[in-house]
Amino acid sequence: MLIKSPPPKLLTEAHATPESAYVSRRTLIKGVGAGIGGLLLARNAQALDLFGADKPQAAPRKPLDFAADKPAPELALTPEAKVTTHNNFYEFGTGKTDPAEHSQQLKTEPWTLTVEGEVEKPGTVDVWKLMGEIGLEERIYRMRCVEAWSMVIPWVGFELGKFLKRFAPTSRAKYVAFETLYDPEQMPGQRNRYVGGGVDYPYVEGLRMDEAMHPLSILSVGLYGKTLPPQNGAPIRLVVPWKYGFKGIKSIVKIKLVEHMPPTSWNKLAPQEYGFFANVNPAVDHPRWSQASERFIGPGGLFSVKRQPTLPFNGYAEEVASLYSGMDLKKFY
Ligand SMILES: Nc1nc2c(c(=O)[nH]1)N[C@H]1C(S)=C(S)[C@@H](COP(=O)(O)O)O[C@H]1N2
Ligand SMILES: [Mo]
Repeated sequence: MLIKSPPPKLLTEAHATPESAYVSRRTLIKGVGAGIGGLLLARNAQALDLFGADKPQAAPRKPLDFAADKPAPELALTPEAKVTTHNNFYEFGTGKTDPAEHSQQLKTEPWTLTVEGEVEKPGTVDVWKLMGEIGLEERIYRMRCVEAWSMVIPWVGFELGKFLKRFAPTSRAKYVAFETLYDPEQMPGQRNRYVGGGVDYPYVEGLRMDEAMHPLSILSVGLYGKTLPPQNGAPIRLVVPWKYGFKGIKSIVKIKLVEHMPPTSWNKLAPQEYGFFANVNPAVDHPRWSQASERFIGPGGLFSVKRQPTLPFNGYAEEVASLYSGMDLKKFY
């Protein structure tokens, strides 16, 4: 099933303390809320060679077969070069350009994904085989990060809910817990807290069962028609377009269905700033930033970003607001 891209009213995401405490020089030059401390940290990490061998040539990406989505004609895509160079992936450093610079050696093949917990048929799948048989679709989604930037990205993937059903969730499955690869040899941020921004690795995330089963929630294996580059979470990552970017956990190796709300990495790091739900909400500010507007990174590039209002649920309210009816979204942020 293809989901029509929602209308093109775009918005923004505002950022978190720990995330903005370690910004790249590029971000600083851009003037997106950075501190001198962040600049010094980012530079020192480079100078001290905390990243190890640095071989920035791009890892090869393979073309994918998929059913193409139709973009709304007014919806400008973020250029591929921006999608793949302006990233958050703290396992490879906390600067926006660190993931592209330091992740190219990540070994993404072979890759297995284990599904366990409250399921009748637990199992481990070969992700590359899965890509060939599950039936991939393109989904053009608007994305929003807490740092107040937004993008529109043509993802390639499949519905998370459709995938989870293969493992026969039990009636006790109330939440879904996700885990990123833990491999300090390959991920400099896991070897060194200075590089990794203080995250307690492995990076973990979670969704409520109904959120996970919603047809907008996908596991992505590609963007712009090809397999994911490492910096965007190769070979498989979560994409939930009505939530802030940090919910989109990358390079997933484990999914566990559980009865109780699982811990999440950003919530553990700064609970007053990042909640479990993380629904894009212009009315709930990050403690130190307004979330009312966003900067769309479009074809004009980083220096001509367009400021636009943030939309409730990132523009997907019609599809997902009912999941939260009766909940106080100021309390459950
Ligand atoms: N494993 C892992 N997943 C992660 C992160 C991370 O640091 N580690 N950062 C998150 C954050 S804060 C954002 S905004 C998105 C960014 O995804 P993108 O670089 O593909 O735009 O990835 C999320 N997934
Ligand atoms: Mo983020």
